[in-house]
Amino acid sequence: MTPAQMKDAILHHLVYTLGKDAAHAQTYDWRMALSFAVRDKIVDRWFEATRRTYAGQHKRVYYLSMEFLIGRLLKDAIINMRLEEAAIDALQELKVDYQAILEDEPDAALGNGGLGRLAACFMESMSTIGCPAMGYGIRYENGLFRQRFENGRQVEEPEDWLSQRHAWEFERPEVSIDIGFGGHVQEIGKRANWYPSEMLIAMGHDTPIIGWRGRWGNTLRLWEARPMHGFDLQRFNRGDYAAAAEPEALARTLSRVLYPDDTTEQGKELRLKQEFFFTSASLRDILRRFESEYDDLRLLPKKAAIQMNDTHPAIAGPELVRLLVDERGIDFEEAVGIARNTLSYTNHTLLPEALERWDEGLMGRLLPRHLQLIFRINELHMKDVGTRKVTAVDDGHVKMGELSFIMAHRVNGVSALHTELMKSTVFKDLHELHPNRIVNETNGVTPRRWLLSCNPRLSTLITDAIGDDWVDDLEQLEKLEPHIDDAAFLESYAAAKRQNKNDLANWIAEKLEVGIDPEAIFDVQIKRIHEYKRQHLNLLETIAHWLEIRDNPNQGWVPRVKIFGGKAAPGYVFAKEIVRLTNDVAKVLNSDPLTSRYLKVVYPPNYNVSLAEKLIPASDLSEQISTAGKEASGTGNMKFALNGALTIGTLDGANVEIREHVKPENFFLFGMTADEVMERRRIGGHAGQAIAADPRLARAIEAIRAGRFSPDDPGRYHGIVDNLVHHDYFVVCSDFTDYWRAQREVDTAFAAPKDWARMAAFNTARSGWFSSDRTIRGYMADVWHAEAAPTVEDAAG
Ligand code: GLG
Repeated sequence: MTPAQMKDAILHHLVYTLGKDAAHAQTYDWRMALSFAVRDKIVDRWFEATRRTYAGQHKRVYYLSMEFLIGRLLKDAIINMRLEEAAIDALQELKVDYQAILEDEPDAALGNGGLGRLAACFMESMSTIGCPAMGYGIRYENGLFRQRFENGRQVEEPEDWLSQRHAWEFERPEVSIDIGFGGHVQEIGKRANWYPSEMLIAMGHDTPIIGWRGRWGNTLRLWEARPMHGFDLQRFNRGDYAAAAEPEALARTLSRVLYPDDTTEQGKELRLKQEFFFTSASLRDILRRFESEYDDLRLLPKKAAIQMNDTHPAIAGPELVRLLVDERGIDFEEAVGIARNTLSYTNHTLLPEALERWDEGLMGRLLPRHLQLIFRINELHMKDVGTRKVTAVDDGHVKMGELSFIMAHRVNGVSALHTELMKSTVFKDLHELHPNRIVNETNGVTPRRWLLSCNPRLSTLITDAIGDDWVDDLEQLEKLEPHIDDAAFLESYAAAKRQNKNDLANWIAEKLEVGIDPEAIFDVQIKRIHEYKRQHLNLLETIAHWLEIRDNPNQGWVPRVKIFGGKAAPGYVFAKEIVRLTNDVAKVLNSDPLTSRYLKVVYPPNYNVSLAEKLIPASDLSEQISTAGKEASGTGNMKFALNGALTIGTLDGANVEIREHVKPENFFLFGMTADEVMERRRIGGHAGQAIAADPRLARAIEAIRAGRFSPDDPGRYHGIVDNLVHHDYFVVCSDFTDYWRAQREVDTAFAAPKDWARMAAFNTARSGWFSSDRTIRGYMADVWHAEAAPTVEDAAG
């Protein structure tokens, strides 16, 4: 596409799709017009991919996920379609600011964090590889809340990304599926009829997801809940206006909000309804498509692979069995076999509080037939393996992890360490009964968004050095290794980082009105706020460091900017206190004339995908400091390493594998191992001992306790202090001393810029393995038994 053609396409959509004249068009109008122009090109590719999937009778992968944290789509689409030059030139002629258009797009926050972002990276990688696939999820009207700070405290505001038209989706009213809840069951022989008492409709909305070079496109189908019987005219005519609108409002609640917590299971009725709503709609859509092509249901596992992303879609097991038995007349045991060979399950966490369990009473009330089937599945499993030891139903609860395990032919962890811990802890007994079921698929990230698009300076440098094959095959980055010994290359590498840091410093000055020194270490911890991720360990080290600088302000300290980003779940009190403490610490440190040129703290609000794209390319140091054994994998850690930030981290999740790839000498390791953590916890008073042994730690805790960061309310952080001193389940105190040591090694290393640049470049060169293309190929081989289809030739741009 030439710039002239692009310009015509934009103007065409501006006039005929948006009904706007160029003279009066606003940023929004231009953004929509550009999006539609790009979308047209994508649609051709997308249709071609769909035609090929049908024609080749390829096995399809269905990725069921409660969350897809896709972020902005316009730049992604432009880059993958190789339309950037055409778009920039066309807009220049039209005198429209390209960057302003990109920034105008709302960030689709249909996810909480890593789990949802992983699903989004997977969608992009499946399209790049040409794996015929479809993502299924919920079209939340309100995604993850917006975070604002008020006197340092987190305030949540609704995220209303759909208040403007969403340029990327196609409404599919013809794909409307009835979903029932409640009611009663009538058994007739081996089958049953379920008569739900409440019905609503799931309507599909399709977003094409285009792969690199536009060679393949898959669909993300998100379900919207709609009332079965809309507006009640009888009531309205009687003047009862609110009641007239009630059925509609009730039905819509189902796709209204994303639950803002991914670490605690809440056992809420609405959540279970959301889970069944999207899972049932997806399965019935899948079966409908399958039956339009094949007439033997036993072929299902050969033609469809259904991935359950965490236990959120775990009801897929019993629902698929129900559809096969009750609605298709297949024998129960055979149905369980078909379902199991089609389904697989990814576990994302070992935190006991996050493993979903549903009260039997609640489950029986909402899904009476499913509860019956769960009991039968459970009995069949016990009979098959001859044990009463492991069951999916226990103590009045349905355990969704166990149910998913029993109903899946493959269960995977998301990093090597996490998978091993799964085998030895949460699924120990089930693993012994089914030793081949658990496999590992270490997470990955898409290099298109997380390097090519977010870090153009580094991307250009890489392409100049080794060509652009790395975008398809990230392990080509190893070809950078010989260049690392070349002083000119290293200088350019460091220069790219410095310019990214300058940009970020300007942005922070403008948005937060805090001046930061681009020569300082940009030390970044961005992720959800959670005790196990230990933002408070980072804060304690910050405070201890500040106090030490104050003792001796004229010693040559290495300047540092601590950057925090992340949201706390609205109901998670401790996390919210950490948020507030971070802001309070920032206030005190940033205004300290003795220390502020050496140490600053910044905490931009509303951390999301777009902010990550700004921060990561400008980072020097990546904080991956979770209590060992608690972070299943992490994916932010991979994005940082790829963009040349060095990691300070524990042996947790994928940090272990990152360290192996980038080599131990290019990674700042500290802290206890997962085994040592478990040992340490057995020692009574472990926190007190650690505090007594380290005066720096004692002094930092005392500063918080005495109210140095909350002079107006000295007791404000006594909750945090008490927790640290008396409980400290996440062994913050016991890891402090070693963390301090590693941080001082960082200072020393950073003071030698050439060596630092070498280590950073080595991180980039060795991060190729962490591409989500590699991860998807792993799933295709080990879990889905699916093959890539022959892709379309490159989009010429
Ligand atoms: C989880 C884990 C992360 C993991 C992510 C993707 O906590 O460690 O990287 O899934 O597998 N809930 C999450 O974000």
